[in-house]
Amino acid sequence: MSAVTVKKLSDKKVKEQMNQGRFFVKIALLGEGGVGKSTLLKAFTDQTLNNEYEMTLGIDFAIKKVNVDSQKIVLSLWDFGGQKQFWSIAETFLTGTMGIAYVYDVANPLSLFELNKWIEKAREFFSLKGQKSPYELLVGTKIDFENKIDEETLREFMDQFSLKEHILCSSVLEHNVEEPFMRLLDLIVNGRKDVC
Ligand SMILES: Nc1nc2c(ncn2[C@@H]2O[C@H](COP(=O)(O)OP(=O)(O)O)[C@@H](O)[C@H]2O)c(=O)[nH]1
Ligand SMILES: [Mg+2]
Repeated sequence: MSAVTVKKLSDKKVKEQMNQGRFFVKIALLGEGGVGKSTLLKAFTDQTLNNEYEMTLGIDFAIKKVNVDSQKIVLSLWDFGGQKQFWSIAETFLTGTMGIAYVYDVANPLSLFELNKWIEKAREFFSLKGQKSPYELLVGTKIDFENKIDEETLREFMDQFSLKEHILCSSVLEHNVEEPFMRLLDLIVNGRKDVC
């Protein structure tokens, strides 16, 4: 298992977070079926995912323990099935989510445009429940394939949904498979400092 570290975490901040009981961190991956969410989870956690969940509930679930300044954080990672009929189940599992990766496949532009439903639904869920909005990240997978989404289209999409960050990765090449989770974890623990 690879080590994940998050820099710039003061002892004071660690204590604050621990007092708030926030060291069990829940992160969700949302996006259409087939974009590579479960594969990314697997690449990040080095775990064999439990396919039973995938078949029965449309959910892949993984746990990874990471150390932040020698404090242990348990990350629970959730891949909600991409199929629309699973949304009612997925909603239940969004409770307590602190970070969301909206995932699309760079070789499939439709998978980017279809993300609007996931973004809108998730935001609606947190606003209706009066829960703190999770940190959000846009993740493009499968960059071992040709990227069919041009810069302008991507920029427009991100502007439309006020998404501030984007990470490209490939589970096959094992490129940037930790970054989406590390970045979300960093935001969850340290807050957003670098964006005006
Ligand atoms: N070429 C390539 N294929 C990938 C990559 N990630 C996932 N896949 C393939 O895409 C398909 C769907 O992946 P899966 O993780 O099940 O998607 P999910 O439905 O979003 O969870 C599988 O056949 C994977 O092997 C990647 O980075 N590159
Ligand atoms: Mg999956």
